[in-house]
Amino acid sequence: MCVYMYIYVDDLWVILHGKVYDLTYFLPEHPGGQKIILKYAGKDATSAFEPIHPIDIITRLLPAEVCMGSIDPAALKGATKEESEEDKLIRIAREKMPRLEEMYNSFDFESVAKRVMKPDAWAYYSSGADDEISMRENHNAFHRIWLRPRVMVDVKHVDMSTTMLGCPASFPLYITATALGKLGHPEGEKVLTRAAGKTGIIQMIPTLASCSFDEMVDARLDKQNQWLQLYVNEDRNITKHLVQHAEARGIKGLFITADAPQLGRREKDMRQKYANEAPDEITRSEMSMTRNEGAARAISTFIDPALNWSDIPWFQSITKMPILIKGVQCAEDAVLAAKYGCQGVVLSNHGGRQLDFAPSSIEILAEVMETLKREGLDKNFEVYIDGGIRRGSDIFKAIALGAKGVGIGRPALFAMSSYGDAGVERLISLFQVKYIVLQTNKHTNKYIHYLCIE
Ligand code: PPY
Repeated sequence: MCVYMYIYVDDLWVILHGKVYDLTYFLPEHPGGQKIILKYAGKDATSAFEPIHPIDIITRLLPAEVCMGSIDPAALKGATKEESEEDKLIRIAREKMPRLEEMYNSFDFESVAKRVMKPDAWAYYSSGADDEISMRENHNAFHRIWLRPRVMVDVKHVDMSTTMLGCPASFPLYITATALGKLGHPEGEKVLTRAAGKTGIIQMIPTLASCSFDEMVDARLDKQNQWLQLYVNEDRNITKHLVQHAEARGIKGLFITADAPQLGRREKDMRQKYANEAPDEITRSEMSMTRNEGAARAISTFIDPALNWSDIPWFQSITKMPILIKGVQCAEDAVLAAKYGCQGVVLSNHGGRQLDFAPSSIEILAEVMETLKREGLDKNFEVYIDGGIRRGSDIFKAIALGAKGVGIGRPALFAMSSYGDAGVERLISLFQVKYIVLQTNKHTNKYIHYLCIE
């Protein structure tokens, strides 16, 4: 027997940001489905809407006449939903948060974030693939690298500033691309943009941000530099438009993500239902979302699994930005990237979220550098790493082994989700703590890097 269900709605109003919208005609077209809108019919939907929609989406998608006017704040009281048990726990955890000055390292932010974040957001940010072996190994691998301290060297003034792809940075750290920033903070990735700007580091803008691309660019300071991380869309016109728009808006590097042709099994995330809205890229792709297997499944359907090396000339034909391959996991692929004329690679296993048992980037860094050198491909070719960087000394180890810079993902998300702008700024300053350590090159015995304690 076949049962058809029709939902017939002839009048549907919701409140968003203090304004009343008539969504009767928009309801069937909502890319995220009707259910979520129906849930908030006649109510204030701001708390559900805010974490996942770019701020300008209403004006972009809806005709002006659906806005019926502003609501009297007194009337809102009745329309606001009651505090759920989950919200209550989060509110209490937030009231008990330590002062920001008591945060001494990235792990402190992580443990606070775990208590104050919504469970689905925590599951998405913190999950890794399968048994999460690569995810844990990413940081553990740093524990096996020991330093070679040298003494009696003048380290009174230490300048850690650098350039990455020609962009000046206060030290060799950047905030890497991570998706769905509004799961953690109502202002999403703009928080990261502002903190990067204030501390003089580079932000890599994610394709799957909750904020729109332009919001993140508009939030940057005058001289601030940004890069773009790219998931390549099956519809290459969408990708072309994004890349060319990014270049026109002054983005300084294109990082093509190569480690996500298929979605890793992130079981913690898979147990969640994704009830939120789609990032812009999904809306543009007009693809349906699978919502009952977590956030990652919901947002990844558009990624082209056919992407391969022969696509590189096409990217080179549509942009003059430096092109780097993000997600390289062995020396052979770093060599191929150089041979295809890319300007660099990011050694990354996607924070251990894609292929479990992919090696950590710090583990393969030395071999990659040696191989590039042997093949004569190390000039004008920059190698970055991400994954497992949790302390300033991790950055130091990566630089000493040949990386041009390192990216942090989860630590920035956890700092943002718990303490907002100030949290991310403090996190970055903690990464900048300097150690008195001199690294010597084992062949020449020359000092190659040093940092000092402040
Ligand atoms: C991530 O969740 O790690 C992302 O970067 C988004 C994503 C999700 C699923 C496949 C590829 C990328």
